[in-house]
Amino acid sequence: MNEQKFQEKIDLERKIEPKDWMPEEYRSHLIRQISQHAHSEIIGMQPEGNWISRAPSLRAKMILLAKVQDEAGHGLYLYSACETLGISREELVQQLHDGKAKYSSIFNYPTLSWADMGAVGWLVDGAAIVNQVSLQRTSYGPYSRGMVKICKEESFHQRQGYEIMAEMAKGTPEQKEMAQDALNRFWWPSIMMFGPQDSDSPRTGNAMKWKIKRQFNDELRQKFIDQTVGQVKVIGLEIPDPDLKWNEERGHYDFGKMNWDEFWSVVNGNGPCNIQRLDHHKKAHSEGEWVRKAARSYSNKQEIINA
Ligand code: FAQ
Repeated sequence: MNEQKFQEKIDLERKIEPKDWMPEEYRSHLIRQISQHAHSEIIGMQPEGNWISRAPSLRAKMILLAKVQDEAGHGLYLYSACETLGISREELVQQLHDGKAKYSSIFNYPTLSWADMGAVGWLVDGAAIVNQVSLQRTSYGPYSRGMVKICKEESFHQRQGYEIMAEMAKGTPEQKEMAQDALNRFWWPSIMMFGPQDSDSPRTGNAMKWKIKRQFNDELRQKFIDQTVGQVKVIGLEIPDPDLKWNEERGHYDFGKMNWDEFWSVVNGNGPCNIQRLDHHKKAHSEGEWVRKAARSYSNKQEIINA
């Protein structure tokens, strides 16, 4: 009965709120997805944080700093949304450290040059926006509202990345080459970020039934590719895919085969930076223990004063 009412509510496009009845599978599916999303925002600070002290101008440094701080904020909104499902922040972080919770495959690739800051902002944030705009209509209220706020900031991130790429593409031949190299390295991992093809995506069935996901992985990937091709042409770079071609009949670009062996290898912990990313997070978490301790004792003291 509860289950039927729950599904009716979803079908009527009403949001599910933290105190509403929900099936355990819905709760655990959301904890998995939202926590992975939160971990991605936090781990995603590392490849860009790597370039803050090496930004080529004060302006570039200020913009990159602001962007990385935004990602921290996104992680915090998402952890808070996840906590409304009855799990603590400590448990979520522990799951990440134990390798039980994932984070986006894309953040296991290194950022080797300043042009990579362009590629990450433009392509990675660009892909994240396509996915997150769709998630604004997700059925769980706190997640949906978090997405609205996050998407506004992601648009700024996408533009700052595109600006870096555009500037480098019209710079010296060496700068243009760096921009093209960054595009070559980030293109395929960015389009695989949308997740496996629909025929190989075990979570999608329930996610669509419960309107957690509103569009299929392949649908979002195609949308991203279609919108990015024009942007690449404007700045005179080339997408590293010889099979990329407009298909009049489908009204979309056809594109080449993605390397799913590489994707699963990265997802399963064997990408170029998996160990480094997790070790860095563990170290920062352990070094930050004194801050959490101080915050806890302050809030305990406030409770005693207020009692
Ligand atoms: N990486 O059945 P599906 C950002 C896993 S935010 C790693 O299709 P689902 C902002 C998946 O978890 C980027 N694992 O799963 C930023 C599942 O494994 P599990 C993050 C992946 O959940 C920019 C298995 O494969 N965004 O970038 C990936 O229905 C710059 C089967 O897959 C989100 O998390 C992957 N790419 O669809 C920050 C958006 N793809 O858990 C800093 C929210 C799939 O059963 C700097 N999440 N897997 O063990 C989603 O929309 C979905 O969870 C998908 C995956 C689409 C990622």
